[in-house]
Amino acid sequence: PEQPGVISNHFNFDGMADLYPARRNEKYALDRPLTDEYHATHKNNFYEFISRQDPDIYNVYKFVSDFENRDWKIEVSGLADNTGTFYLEDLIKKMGLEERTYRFRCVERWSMAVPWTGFPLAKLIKYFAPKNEARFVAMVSYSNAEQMEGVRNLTHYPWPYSEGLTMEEATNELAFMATGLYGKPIPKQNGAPIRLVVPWKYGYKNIKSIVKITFTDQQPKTFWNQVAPTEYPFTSNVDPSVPHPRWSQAFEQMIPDGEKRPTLKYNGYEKLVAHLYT
Ligand code: MTE
Ligand code: W
Repeated sequence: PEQPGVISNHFNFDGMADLYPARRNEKYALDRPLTDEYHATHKNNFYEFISRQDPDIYNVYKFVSDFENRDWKIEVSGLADNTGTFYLEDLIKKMGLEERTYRFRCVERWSMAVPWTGFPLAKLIKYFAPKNEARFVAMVSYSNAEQMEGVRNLTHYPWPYSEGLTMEEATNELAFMATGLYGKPIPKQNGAPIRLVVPWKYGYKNIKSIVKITFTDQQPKTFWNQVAPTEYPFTSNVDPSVPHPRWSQAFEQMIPDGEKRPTLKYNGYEKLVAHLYT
């Protein structure tokens, strides 16, 4: 049945491959080489897929085969005028796709530089027409114990994975919704079929496989903050001068070789985001 906000012309995800590769937006060119595709797609953090069969939590690429992500829908709710359930395929056709190369920095210090394909989160937010009272955007990941061994086994975690941004952060030009990687639809282990990319923040803010978006006037709860509040604050901007309680953040280590580089404030994006925090 039709709900308000549902777009009826719905494409199968398989047809979306024709949209890749998308034109690269050179505004976000990097001063370092891209990480090779193999390593960016074979060393991942995705707790939903952690398996008892492999002690290396970064080897989740081996355990995503049951993940069903065709005909993906996103439920949009809260303080906005255009809420409802939207097929991702329809949103992609509406938003259009571009490629951007971004740095990426995990709180555990590994870093990479990759070409994402997607569209600005600001554009998507505009489409949902948030009300003036909306101060935060909350996002929730897909969570399915049948398809995801981590959800099945790690029952002490506060599933589903959740994250959030302030409206100012979410509408900053850098905040990006990625549906592709290396000029192809995004692999499951990297957050198919749609994930957030906020490159000035630590990796865990970059929530994968999004199924819900809510506009709210309350700061949303987030997954890692609920697990360890003193280690994973809501804002979590990359900052060499603020150590994690258990390790320094003064340097990063590029995958795959672990080559050390000094951490840059806001992960090198100071010019574009520093004004959000003054
Ligand atoms: N999103 C979900 N749903 N589940 C997760 O475990 N891990 C986060 C983030 N998004 C995670 C997630 C962390 S800690 C990092 S570093 C990045 O995803 C890793 O993204 P990548 O695997 O594409 O490099
Ligand atoms: W991480």
